[in-house]
Amino acid sequence: MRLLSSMFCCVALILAGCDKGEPNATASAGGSGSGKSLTVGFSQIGAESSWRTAETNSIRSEAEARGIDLKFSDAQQKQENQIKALRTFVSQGVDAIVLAPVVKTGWEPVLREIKQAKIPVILVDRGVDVADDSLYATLIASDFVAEGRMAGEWLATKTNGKANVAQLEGTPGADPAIERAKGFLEAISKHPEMKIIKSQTGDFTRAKGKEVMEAFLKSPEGAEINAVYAHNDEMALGAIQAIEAAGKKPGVDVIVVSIDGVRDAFRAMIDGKLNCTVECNPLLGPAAFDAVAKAVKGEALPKKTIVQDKLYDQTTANVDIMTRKY
Ligand code: GYE
Repeated sequence: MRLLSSMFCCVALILAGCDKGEPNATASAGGSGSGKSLTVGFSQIGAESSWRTAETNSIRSEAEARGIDLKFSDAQQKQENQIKALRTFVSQGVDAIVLAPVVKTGWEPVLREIKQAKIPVILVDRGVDVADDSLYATLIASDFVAEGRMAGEWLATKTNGKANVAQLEGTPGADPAIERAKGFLEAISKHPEMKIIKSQTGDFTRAKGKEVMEAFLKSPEGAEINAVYAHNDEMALGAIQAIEAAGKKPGVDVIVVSIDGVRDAFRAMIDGKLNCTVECNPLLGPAAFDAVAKAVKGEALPKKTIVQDKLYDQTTANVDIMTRKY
């Protein structure tokens, strides 16, 4: 019963948006129960988007608030750098590891080494593909399929089920890139006159989003594109620049939908250039360290905690922007 209620607390915190950032009683004791403060390694993907910077800040500030010694490593979007960092954390004897995995596959060997060293792994924001799910303690992330579906359904309503879509994909092999494509396709497949006519990765960055959209618009099918679906806001904002440079009106001639809900996306919605964004909450610090505190004590954790997302469009963007935290 106690276990159930503590699980509920964790989920409820996430549902509330993880925006408290206040250390709780368990956490201020360091979470180890031995009085000694914890050392936690955090392997971050990189700094490709303002979403990720917000996540990094949330994890750093939460560690500080709880008196946790955080060893931070930025992998510059490379899995090999993450694997190196994880091995370093093992040799340093950290109490727990927080991992935001850049891609889904290829983690098994290093996760086995970590398990052998009896170090719990908390996955944040992206999932992994492993046959043995005891290789990690828990995953705290959004439902990316649902996000893609929400964006697709919104676009279907907006365009009366008729659109030639250009898709800007996230990093190849990344959980959100795979699942956001899946959810969107599922939604638009119900509308025979909605088609993805161009699709390419923009690596979740603004610069690449712009570059790829420029190429799309110059391609033989360029003139037919009347909607853009970007797997994150950053690429959508780059695409908006490319659409304007081509003499078209983003948000009007070309409908633009994306995912994340960062402040710049709300600014673009207020300017009428972005049509909608599905929020994906990056403020995972409090939930991540609640999970760390439990894992180091050997307490059970749910295998997955889903962060709740919500769609925002231009109608209330000028009010919504005032309470945005990232
Ligand atoms: O949407 C994107 C970032 O993993 C959910 O990664 C995250 C995604 C996020 O670069 O902006």
